[in-house]
Amino acid sequence: ACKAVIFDLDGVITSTDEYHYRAWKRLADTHGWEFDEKINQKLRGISRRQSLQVILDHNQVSVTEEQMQEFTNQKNIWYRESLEELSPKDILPGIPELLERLKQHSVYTAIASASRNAPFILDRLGLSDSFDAVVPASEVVQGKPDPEVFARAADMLGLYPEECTGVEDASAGITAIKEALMRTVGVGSAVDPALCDAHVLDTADLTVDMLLW
Ligand code: B16
Ligand code: MG
Repeated sequence: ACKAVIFDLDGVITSTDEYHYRAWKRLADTHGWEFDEKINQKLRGISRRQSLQVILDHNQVSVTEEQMQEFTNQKNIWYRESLEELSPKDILPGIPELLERLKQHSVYTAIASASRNAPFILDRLGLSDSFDAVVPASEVVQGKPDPEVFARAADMLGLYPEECTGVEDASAGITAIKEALMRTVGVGSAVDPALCDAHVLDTADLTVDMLLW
């Protein structure tokens, strides 16, 4: 039986896409790089460094390691500024009720996010105490689609991956959950429903029944 549900953060619990977009756009504009909503879609679920690499590759720009650090730091400073606007009303529809119901079923919950800002985001949302484990993104060596972050979440809960369900909005994340050998639940139009054990278009449609088995 399912003992835990492991959630992605951005796109499942809240949506900070627009904030990421604005910060990357500001960096791109500063340096005269092309960056639009379409390229932004490719950044879903991947790390900060990988995101910058996608933008640089698109513009056929190469940078030194030092510049790589400088640019990702600058983007994060702008991104963090906009996160100050986040509040509990930015939790996606149905999520508080779902977490409550999982608790009633004595099911553990965890966060498996690529974001190093995850603890800060959870704090702004008032959800710091709502999960049994939050994987520290800075300790994850291989980002999604590698299963590492989901495997670590199961490990932190003291469970086998086969006892867990993963919930994701990004195709890299769906691959990660599948390779971690967990039940795979997809949210939104960016993932292929055929690759998921269950799929909904909106978080409001997630039910305990589709998460547990
Ligand atoms: P940070 P998730 C991901 O969060 C975002 O979807 C992705 O766009 C971002 O680049 C990544 O976190 C890293 O975020 O710059 O805050 O470390 O979907 O894995 O919760
Ligand atoms: Mg996500």
